Amino acid sequence: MKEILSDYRLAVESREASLIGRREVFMGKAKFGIFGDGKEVAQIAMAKVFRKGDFRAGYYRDQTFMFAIGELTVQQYFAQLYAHTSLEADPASAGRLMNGHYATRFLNDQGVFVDLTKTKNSSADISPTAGQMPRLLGLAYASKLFRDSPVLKDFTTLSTNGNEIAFGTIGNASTSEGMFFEAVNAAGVLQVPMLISVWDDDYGISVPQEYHTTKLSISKALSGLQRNETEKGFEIITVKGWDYMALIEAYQRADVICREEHVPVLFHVQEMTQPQGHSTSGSHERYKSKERLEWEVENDCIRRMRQWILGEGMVLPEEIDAIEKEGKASARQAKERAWKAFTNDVKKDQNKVTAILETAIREGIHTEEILRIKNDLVRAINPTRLETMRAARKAIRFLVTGNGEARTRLLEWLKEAEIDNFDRYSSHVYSISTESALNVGRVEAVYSDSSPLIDGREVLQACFDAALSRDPRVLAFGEDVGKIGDVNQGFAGLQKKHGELRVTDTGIRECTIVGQGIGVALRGLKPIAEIQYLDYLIYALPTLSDDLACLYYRTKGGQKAPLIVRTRGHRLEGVWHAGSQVGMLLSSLRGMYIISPRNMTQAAGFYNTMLKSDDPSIIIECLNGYRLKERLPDNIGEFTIPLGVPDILRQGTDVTIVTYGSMCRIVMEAAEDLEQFGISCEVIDAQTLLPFDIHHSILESIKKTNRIVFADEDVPGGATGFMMHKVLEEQGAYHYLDSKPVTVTAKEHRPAYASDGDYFSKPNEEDVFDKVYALMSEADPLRFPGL
Ligand SMILES: Cc1ncc(C[n+]2csc(CCOP(=O)(O)OP(=O)(O)O)c2C)c(N)n1
Ligand SMILES: [Mg+2]
Repeated sequence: MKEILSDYRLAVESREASLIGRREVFMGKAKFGIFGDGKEVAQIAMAKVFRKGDFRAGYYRDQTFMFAIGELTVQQYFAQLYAHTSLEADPASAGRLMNGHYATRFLNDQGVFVDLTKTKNSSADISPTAGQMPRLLGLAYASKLFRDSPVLKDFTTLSTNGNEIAFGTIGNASTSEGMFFEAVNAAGVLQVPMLISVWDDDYGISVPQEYHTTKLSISKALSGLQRNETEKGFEIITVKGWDYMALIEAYQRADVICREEHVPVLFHVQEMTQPQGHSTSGSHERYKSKERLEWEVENDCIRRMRQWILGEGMVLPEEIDAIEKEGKASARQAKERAWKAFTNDVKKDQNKVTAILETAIREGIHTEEILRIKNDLVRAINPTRLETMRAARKAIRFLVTGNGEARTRLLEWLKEAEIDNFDRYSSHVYSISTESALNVGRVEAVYSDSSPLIDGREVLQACFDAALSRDPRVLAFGEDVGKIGDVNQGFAGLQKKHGELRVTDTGIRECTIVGQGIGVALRGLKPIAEIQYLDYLIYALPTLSDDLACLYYRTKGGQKAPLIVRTRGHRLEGVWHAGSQVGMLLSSLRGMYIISPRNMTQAAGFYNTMLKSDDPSIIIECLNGYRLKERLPDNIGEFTIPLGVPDILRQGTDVTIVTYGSMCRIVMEAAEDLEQFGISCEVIDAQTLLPFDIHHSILESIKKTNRIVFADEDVPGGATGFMMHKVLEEQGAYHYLDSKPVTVTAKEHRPAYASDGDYFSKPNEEDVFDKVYALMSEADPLRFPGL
């Protein structure tokens, strides 16, 4: 009984936090709020079976669960609501995410995994509905690997024999998303311990169930997944969200099935409510009927739990009132502590700048303007950092002529604030641990007389074989990767050698292949997830962009997923097998490294580099390079290539041409032809687009040639636009240009089919020649008359 009452108290406290939270937003103390009211009781029941070592991938309604497992305090909950940019105050996101985005810290201060079997782990939430599902699949899949893969037995700080459940939560309406269906199907196929709870409150914001779900019920709609004596599948459980005892019993049942048998469970919690409506952006009276609103009051899970406790005669009404009072007071106090900590933090800078402005006023420079700026600053009701920063930046404009103490101190403050605000808002895009990919230096490829000349794909195969032999944490999966060793045979024979769990076929499901990789990497393994063609990466792009690329950033270094996405692109055939959408990747995947090697030896070097690092990456192999002959380095498993260091493929003096990937060969051919006409080209392979030429070697080349051409297979203004920004603006190469910068790209449309389609859609050797020649002709028409 004590436990029941303590659960009740927690439910009340959590509810109170939701109610207060909403008020805080309406008082202007926070920007936006979304709360877990109406879902408390089920979450407390789920928390009872959630053990150390388990993982959660959920969504914004899960505050009560996070309180119940002891991984979130009410004070931290409010700190996130206020956007308190301190890791201590908000360990999930350091104020970077809106409220309701939960995460625990998987890494210590050095960026190294803690003992994940001794902590209750929540992977970091994202807002896009169902976006947690691909990652959830991976978290569950890791348990299967740890249980079934003999080479992983010694990794006892990552798993206890795969006994860990991956708990998912999702709203009823979000089960309409493709990601949900894809992940659920894959979990049924893989038979992994994924326990997915659907919090069903009959609505998705204003839209009722009949618009979302066939048969008005996700468990009914998915009933064909139910396992039986002869077929594997899911266990499907339904239970009411207000029924405390039934929930506890059902979760215990689900726990055993999932944890022991590794059978996925769909746990459908029905008849939930949303007492305050969806979020602070609007009221639910606009779209719920009077009857529905009344029903929600009647069936509120806390109200019904109270009735049940009293009905069972556990305590007297006064006693339960006292418990409620205590729970509410506790929430209020936590809110007050959080607000005080937050405002104290912000006010420190406000006070500093105010004092400096007062000094400026005493110094008598632009007194009137500075006074106005100061008054605006001190009058701000709910202070934010931007007000202080704005005041300082506006004030410095008026102090430029002075040389007094105020100016010196304000400049100093601005400098410090820039560093602090970088840390608050812009740090941790890429790994800053010792395993950062940028710390992996160069180990030269070694060749001897006996180094064989073989197909490019065999170079990769040797690299992957060495990686799998070297590190038990390495594994690869994707469509056709297992039995045949991928469509280009980079993994040929390696499943046979290393086993089915290390080189593995998957269904056709790009989004959850990536999710599988994310989850597995979050749990300490080193997956290579293959997307068969770069063109099909678009199916996985939401998960790459919303989840993987920003994982490290949104947890401010609390979680990492060093996943390598292996894919192939650039030239081959037609609209969907020749993609080179590098600009799209550059725009959406900051936080990942994007590597575009020109041949398979370079690719192998980059795989070796990334396997040593804890950053996520995409490696785009050249589709047309698998059958080209390359020499196999003697140290195929060891040589590494540093990121962000271009290769100069050809020295020249008239014009610098920067390119990457399959275009390297075409540009080299053009450079040879241009040489015959007296034009000397310096050809540079950028090799990696993120990071891009970190030592500014392209600038050095331009200082010599004074002309620049960027060439690739992306659309006009795609990755060539990015490179131009990097070189002209960031590196400052515009100082040294004698001609306009030029790009050679594909046409604006996708490439047409067959050799002619390729020739007329993608940039070809003649295109490169003509553009470079025209550039030289413009500069020196006498030497290079127009063609
Ligand atoms: C991909 C995506 N589309 C739309 C939204 C906007 N949105 C946020 S919550 C929500 C409704 C979700 O309803 P449900 O899954 O039932 O969860 P509930 O809020 O009811 O618990 C929508 C449409 C979003 N966050 N992500
Ligand atoms: Mg809903």
